[in-house]
Amino acid sequence: MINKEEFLLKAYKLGIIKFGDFTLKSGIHSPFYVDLRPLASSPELLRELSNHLLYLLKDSQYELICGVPYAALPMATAMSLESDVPLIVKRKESKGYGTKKMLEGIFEENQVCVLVEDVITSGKSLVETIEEVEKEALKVKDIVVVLDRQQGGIELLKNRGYNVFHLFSIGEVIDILYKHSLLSAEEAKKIKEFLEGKPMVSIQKVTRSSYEEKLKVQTHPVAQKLLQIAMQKESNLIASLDVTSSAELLDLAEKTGDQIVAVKLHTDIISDFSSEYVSELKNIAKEKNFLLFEDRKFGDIGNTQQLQFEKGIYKISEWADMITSHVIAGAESVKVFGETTGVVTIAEMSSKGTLTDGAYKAKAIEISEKAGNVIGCVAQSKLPETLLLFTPGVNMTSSGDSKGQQFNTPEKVFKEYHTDFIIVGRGIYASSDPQAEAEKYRKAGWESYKNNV
Ligand code: 5BU
Repeated sequence: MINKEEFLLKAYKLGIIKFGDFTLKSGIHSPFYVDLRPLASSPELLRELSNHLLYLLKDSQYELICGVPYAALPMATAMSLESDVPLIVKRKESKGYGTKKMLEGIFEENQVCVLVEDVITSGKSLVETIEEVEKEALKVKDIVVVLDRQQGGIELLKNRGYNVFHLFSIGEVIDILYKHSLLSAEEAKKIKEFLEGKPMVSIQKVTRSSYEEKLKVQTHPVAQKLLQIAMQKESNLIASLDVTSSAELLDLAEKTGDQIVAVKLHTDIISDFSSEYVSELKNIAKEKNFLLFEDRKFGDIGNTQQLQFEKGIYKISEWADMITSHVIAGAESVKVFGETTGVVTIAEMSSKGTLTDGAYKAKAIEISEKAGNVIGCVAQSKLPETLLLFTPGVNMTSSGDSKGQQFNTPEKVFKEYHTDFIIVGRGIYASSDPQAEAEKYRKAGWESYKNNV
């Protein structure tokens, strides 16, 4: 392997970096322009590069390699050939037909994938790629970059918990080229000044509003109550008590009641439902100060939803403080729940292969923001501040189940999604000590919230 400096000098001859006055995509003028694509025209240099990148990853453990399209694809391919680690290919856009897969290749859930990027500026393309790769239940820990333009991208990713290795920074490139008289002192100075005048990307920690601040914005009484309970109990935990007998449920509600802001229910799985059970549950909720959240996920035309909400044996409208509803039937269908029950719409699901993609989520948010009775959404990514974010699929010891569920940690959902409330099911009710476990999740959720506010 030739050394880094020698590699750069050879690569420079291919025209990978040009000096002058360039207008970047962002409209900003830059005194240099970098394009690493010509490297693929030299098999020798591409191989050298791939070995340098692999060397940066010498202490990392990974089972797959993926390049950020398009410039890093040949680099990732060369790394795969040199290391015998399988490659996966990320599409820039879905095919629009057939499987609509965004990742091509053979891989399994939970495999660790290293990402390869040619030039990092803001880190935006990498963030997008990471999202796609993680959506397929792969894990990303390490990222390797050929050139850092020193505009905040690396810090952004490090802030999100990824390890980022880079072969060169632009400052280093300038020094090497100057040392070899490929750049005049004046040019080098101009570029250094340009770099110091940046970073163009703000690397400040992105903060979220506190529950106190949200309380000022949220006008729905149920949203206000929920936020008040959260502050009083220092908890953002909703226990999803998905058990099938009323005795078991009441027992769990009693045991976890002090730790939570709400119990989430699937009343239709209770085999011995009765009105006595409902009144007992209401009593516990009152005594322990938590809300009743029926996860009915209505998904029909307004008229039917109204019947399902008010009639039948469950009479949900009589006791539920909050309910979940899909918005698949359009804005009108959500109105039937009235003004007093807090509606939480499903904008994005946690399960693998869910159909709630970005376009669906955007439409669900639009409907939710306009509806007076919607207090927030269930989602797996950020929401506008006007809506409270409820995130299920939270578990500290498992990454998923065999039926498509995908789990995240409380830390991740507060840091990355700015969630407001975590919903934990099996993590609590399936443990041998649900009370102690609820306290663990309460603490983890509260600390993660505090760290990001
Ligand atoms: P778990 O045991 O923590 O996986 O339970 C999660 C609960 O949240 C369960 O009751 C689901 O029905 C519910 N849920 C979910 O997991 N994912 C979603 O996208 C939605 C609801 Br919407």
